[in-house]
Amino acid sequence: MTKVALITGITGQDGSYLAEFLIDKGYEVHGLLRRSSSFNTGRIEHLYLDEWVRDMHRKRLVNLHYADMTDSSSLIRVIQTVQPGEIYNLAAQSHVKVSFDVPEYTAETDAVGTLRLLEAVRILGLEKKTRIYQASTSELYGLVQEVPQKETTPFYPRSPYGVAKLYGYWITKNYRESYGMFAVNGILFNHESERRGETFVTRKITIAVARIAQQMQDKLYLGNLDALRDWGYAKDYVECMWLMLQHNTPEDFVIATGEMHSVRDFCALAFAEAGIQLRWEGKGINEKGIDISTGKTLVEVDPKYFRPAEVEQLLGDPTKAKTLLGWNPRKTSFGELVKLMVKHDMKFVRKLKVKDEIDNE
Ligand code: NDP
Ligand code: GDR
Repeated sequence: MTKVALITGITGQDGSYLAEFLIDKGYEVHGLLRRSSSFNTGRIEHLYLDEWVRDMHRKRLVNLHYADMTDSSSLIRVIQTVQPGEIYNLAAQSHVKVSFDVPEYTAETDAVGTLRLLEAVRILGLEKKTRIYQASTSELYGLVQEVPQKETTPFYPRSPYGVAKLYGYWITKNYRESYGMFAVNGILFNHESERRGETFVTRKITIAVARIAQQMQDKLYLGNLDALRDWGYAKDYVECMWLMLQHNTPEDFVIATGEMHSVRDFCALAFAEAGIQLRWEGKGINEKGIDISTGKTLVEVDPKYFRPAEVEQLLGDPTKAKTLLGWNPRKTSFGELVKLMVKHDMKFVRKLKVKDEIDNE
């Protein structure tokens, strides 16, 4: 029988890779689409065609349903229609800094939204049929209590996003313990890709590097250059979400590479990929990244990108996932990740430039 999966957040970075992964595994894939005044299906356009085109091509593509994590009735309706064997709850207001500006909406979507989804499954009597993956995060660790962080490390979130996700983590665990649901948390550390949102630091850097290398921009402004993150490749991480739901018992897992790098290191490596060597000068808000060959300042610090409370360092220990799920944490190395993002964005910005030129003709 064909397996049926529902992905909330299918239009996001992870949702798009997970949809591809599940289609390859032969799943019938459904996703939530939220109403937007402009197209928000860019990352899954290659998987989503209007029904008449789909019938013509007889291709297995994703099926999209309008719904929103803030609207219980829409969640119940979609789950009732789709009757999924697996739900991947990836939908979230996922930007940490933005969560300080929209804390209530972040809580509605990321915390109460998770509750709404779990309740929808229970209301429909699917708690023994449907397995649920909850997108938990290394932001739960926040002000780090132990290095590296593993499944047993105490949490100390540092943002409205982290606090909302803490609720999502515990309510998932609570529904597992209270109702015997197969509901699990993947505590994923940062993972990036060519499809990463453009305001997260890695993609912001790789787009700026590509623009600076092609004389379309003079400088890149960043916030905390000292922040340390355990960065993996999103395409490698979605496999783990699936593995967790195939495991014989419902358990929570840390997914990370076990390697940590600073924002400064990521930045220097990205520029190096474009043939620009940087040297760093100054300290704190006066720090600058200077092109060694021209002496031009290419990177500066702008305090507007600082957060009211910062997570200074995150480093995960993926031993449990390696041992129980047989997952390889470093399929794509840090160097390869930076390289593939810069390579992609070199072409991406060139295409945008051509489009701008045509629009301005
Ligand atoms: P993105 O921000 O790229 O995608 C978020 C998705 O959620 C989008 O599809 C977005 O829709 C959707 N969404 C947002 N709000 C709502 C809402 N109210 N109702 C329905 N859908 C909504 O995130 P990622 O793909 O990077 O992350 C996926 C999940 O994993 C998130 O929950 C994130 O918090 C979590 N996570 C991510 C990590 C990472 O490093 N990427 C690490 C750990 C956890 P739209 O396209 O319309 O905006
Ligand atoms: P993060 O990712 O907050 O870890 O959350 P982000 O890329 O936004 O920040 C990483 C670190 O870089 C520092 N930083 C900057 N960040 C941004 N966005 N822009 C800047 O200009 C900048 N300069 C420095 C930040 O202060 C921070 O320390 C991501 C999201 O995907 C979450 O949804 C997910 O849960 C966590 O990763 C794990």
